[in-house]
Amino acid sequence: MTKRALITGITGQDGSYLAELLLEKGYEVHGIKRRASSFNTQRVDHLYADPHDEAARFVLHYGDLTDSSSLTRIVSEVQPDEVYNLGAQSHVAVSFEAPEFTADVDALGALRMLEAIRFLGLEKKTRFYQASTSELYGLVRESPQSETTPFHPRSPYGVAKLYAYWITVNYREAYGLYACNGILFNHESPRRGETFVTRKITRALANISQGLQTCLYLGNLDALRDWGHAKDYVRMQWLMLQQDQPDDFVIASGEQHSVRDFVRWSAEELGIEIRFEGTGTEECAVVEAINSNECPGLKKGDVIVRVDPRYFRPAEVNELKGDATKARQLLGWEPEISVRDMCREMVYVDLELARCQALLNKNGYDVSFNR
Ligand code: NDP
Ligand code: GDR
Repeated sequence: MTKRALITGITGQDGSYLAELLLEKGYEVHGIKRRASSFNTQRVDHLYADPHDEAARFVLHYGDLTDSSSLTRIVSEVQPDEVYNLGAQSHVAVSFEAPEFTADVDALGALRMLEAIRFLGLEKKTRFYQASTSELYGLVRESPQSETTPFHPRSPYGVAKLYAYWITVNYREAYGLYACNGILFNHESPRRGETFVTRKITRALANISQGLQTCLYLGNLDALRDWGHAKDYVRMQWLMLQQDQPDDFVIASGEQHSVRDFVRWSAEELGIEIRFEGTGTEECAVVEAINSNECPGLKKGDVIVRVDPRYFRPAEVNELKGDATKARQLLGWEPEISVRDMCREMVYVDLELARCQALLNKNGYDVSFNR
């Protein structure tokens, strides 16, 4: 029998990789997308299947995590074997600007999905994955963080995800639902949203190398994160739902690096040597040498990164480093892509995009909407 999966957040970074993985495994994949005024399915367009094709195994449904009726209707129609709740307002800084919306989507959205499963009497059939996060640890009490480390979230996003974490545990304990939390540390890829720090860096430095931008403005360069590749992490989301018993797992690389490191690596991939100078809000990155003939317009002494306090957060998560021993032992977790390889892949994809844009500009083409 073909297994059926339902993914909320299918149009996001993880949703797109997970959909690919499940299709490869022979699943019928259903996803929930939000109505938007412009296309928001770019990350899954390559998976699109003509709905007139009887054999189509990829189906998108309109719905929203703030709208119980749409969720219940979709769960009822799909009768999924597995639900992956990846949908979220996932930007930590934005959650300070929109705390109520973040709580509605990230906390109550998880509850609404669980209730849809329970209300429809599917609690013995449907397995549930909740996209929990290392942001639960927030003000870290011990390092590295494991499944037993106490939580202390530091943002409306983290607090909303704390509710989602516990309601998932509660439905497991109260109703015997097969429900798991994946406590995933930061994971990135060329499909990462453009305002998360890694992608912001690779995109901006690629643009700078092609003369499309002069300076990148960042917030806290000292923040320490445990980064991995999204492709490696979605495999674990699936594996968690294939075990005999439901459980919660930390997924992390166990390596810790600073935002400053990520800037340096990205510049290196482009053949740009930089030196950080100054401290605090005066800190900046200056070009020391250019070891590439593909950086038109860039010269020694140019300041290409500056600190802008507008990107500081009201409360920061200064450091994260995960201990994924449990996942290594029980799920056979072994990441295949190193953080440096991931950075290289992101830089090259953004460099290709920047080169295309530079070529269009050079030849006088304007492909924007606002002509
Ligand atoms: P993205 O921001 O790339 O994707 C979020 C997805 O949620 C998008 O498909 C978005 O739709 C959808 N979404 C947002 N609001 C709603 C809503 N109201 N109703 C339905 N769908 C909605 O996140 P990632 O793929 O990076 O992360 C996936 C999940 O994992 C998220 O829950 C995130 O919080 C969590 N997580 C991520 C980590 C990471 O490092 N990437 C680490 C730990 C946890 P649209 O495209 O229309 O905006
Ligand atoms: P994070 O990711 O908050 O860890 O949440 P993000 O990439 O946004 O920030 C990482 C660290 O970099 C610092 N930083 C900046 N961040 C952004 N976005 N923009 C900047 O200009 C900037 N300058 C410095 C931040 O202060 C922070 O310390 C991500 C999301 O995917 C969550 O959904 C997920 O739960 C966690 O990872 C694990």
